[in-house]
This record gives sequence, C-alpha cells and structure tokens, in this order.
Amino acid sequence: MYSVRMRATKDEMHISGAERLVDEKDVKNVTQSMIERARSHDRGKPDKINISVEEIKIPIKEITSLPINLFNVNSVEDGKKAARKVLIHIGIPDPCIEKAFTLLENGPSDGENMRGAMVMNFKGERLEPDKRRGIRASHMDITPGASLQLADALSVKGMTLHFTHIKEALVLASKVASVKGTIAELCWSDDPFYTTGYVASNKLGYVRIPHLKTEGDYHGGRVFFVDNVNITDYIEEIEKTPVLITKFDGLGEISDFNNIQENNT
Ligand code: WAQ
Ligand code: MG
Repeated sequence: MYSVRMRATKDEMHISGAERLVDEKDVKNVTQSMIERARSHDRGKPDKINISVEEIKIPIKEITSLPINLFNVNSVEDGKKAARKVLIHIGIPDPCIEKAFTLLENGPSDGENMRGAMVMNFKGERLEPDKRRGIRASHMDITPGASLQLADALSVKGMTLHFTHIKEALVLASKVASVKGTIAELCWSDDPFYTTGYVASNKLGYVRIPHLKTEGDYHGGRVFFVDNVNITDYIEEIEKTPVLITKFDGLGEISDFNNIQENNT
C-alpha cells in the first residue's frame, strides 16, 4: 500500500489538502484527481501543489469508524451551545472548552489558521511543539466497502451532497479517537462557506453540528483534548501510524440531549 498526500498553497498560505491509502495500481488515478480537486477550491486557485507518494512499510491498523450522531440546530448560537454541552458531557473541563473556542474563533496562530491541530490537556495547556503548524493526523483512509456503507446512510437522510466532507472528517476523527490518550476533538472548517463542525469522542461518537460559525468566516481549526499522554509518542501515532477504516458504525440523531446514547464500542 501507498500513502498519497496532497497539499495546495497560494503565496505560501494553505488552500487545501487530502490524503489516501491506496494500492500501487491506484496511485496514478488518485494523484490526478487530487490535483484537479486542489485547483477548484473555494479558498482560491493555488500557485503550488505538493504531492507525496510513499510506500507503507509498517502494519496498517484496521478500525471501525465512530458512529455519526446528527445534532440538528438552527443557529450558530445553538450550535456552540450544543458543542459545549457535548464536551462537558464527555468530561472536558469548562476552562479548556472556553479556551478552545476562543482560540478557534480568533485564529490560533496569531490570528491565522493552523495547518494542523492544537493538542490541549485538562489544564488547558497547549502541548503541540509548533504552535503555527500544530500536529497533523495523517496516513489514514476508508475502504470502498465502508465508504459505501457511509454513502448509503447519508443518502437515506438526503445528505449525499456532503458525502466527501463528512467522509474525510469522519476518517480523521475516527483515527484520532482511536489513539490512546485522546478524549475528544472539536473541529470546524476553515472553508468560509462550510459552517458545519463536530465534536468527536469514543464516548459519544461523531456528533455533527451544522452551525459552528457564520458563513463567510474563514477561521477554523481543530483541538484534540488529551489526558495522560507522552506528547512525543502521541504525535508519532497521530501523524505516522497507518489506519484504515473497514466498517462504518452507523448514523443516528440526537433530538433530546438528555437522552443521548453513549457509544459503548
Ligand atoms: N490533522 C490535524 N488538523 C487538521 C488536519 C489534519 N490532517 N487537516 C486540517 N486540520 C485543521 C486545520 O487547522 C484546518 O484549518 C482545520 O483543521 C479545518 O480543516 O460535514 O473541512 O479541512 O460533517 O477545513 C467538518 C464537518 C469539516 C464535516 C472539517 O476541515 C461534516 C473540515 P478543514
Ligand atoms: Mg479546509
């Protein structure tokens, strides 16, 4: 298997990125479609596209995805409240939640977005060594079979339009949740026209929240909330261990937060 990764920039500013784990025979097609995708992104046309193709020489960890739970809200205010409630339910301390929101809302890297994620412990300390770059979850993908299960579930809900976004975020969140020490993740897009975000955890799955920022806002990012980690080992596993999702764990809805179903897998 090969890890194929793409990163597109304009004037050294991040525009888009993508990655796959594929058989040798698929490397050519996948690189080509990544280049096409990089050149038609909402954030603008890149002036540089990097593609890396790397043979994977260590065993690939196979996992089941997190289940998706739709938490439907109608405003950014309600969306943020929902995300806070979910994080509290998972056990993230309040001051950490406040700090995470403030950082993501204002751009965690001197007002700019980071390329990667912040890592925050339960004292609210940021553990990522490079505060501009953050840490990058990488070397992960989903099998065609599991991807089809996801596509079917989304189509039942009339959400096919969001398939690609959801798939990529679910793959990342499932890998991150599978790494020892991760308690939760908070994310929303840096894409100004994509307002959906999520709170992911082994406890409650991938809780998808349609409004975490207002349209036109180009701020976005990720926070991995961790407890009891050796940061060097943690980063190594998030960035380098190959993970393949072989099964999709289903799609549910949260209508009443007080009756929220815990994920016991
Ligand atoms: N590892 C860690 N952090 C990353 C990575 C990565 N591989 N890729 C992106 N980030 C960080 C970085 O700070 C970006 O600015 C931020 O996350 C957002 O990235 O409909 O599209 O690719 O259910 O814009 C979530 C909702 C969409 C999907 C998330 O993120 C849905 C999204 P984006
Ligand atoms: Mg983006």
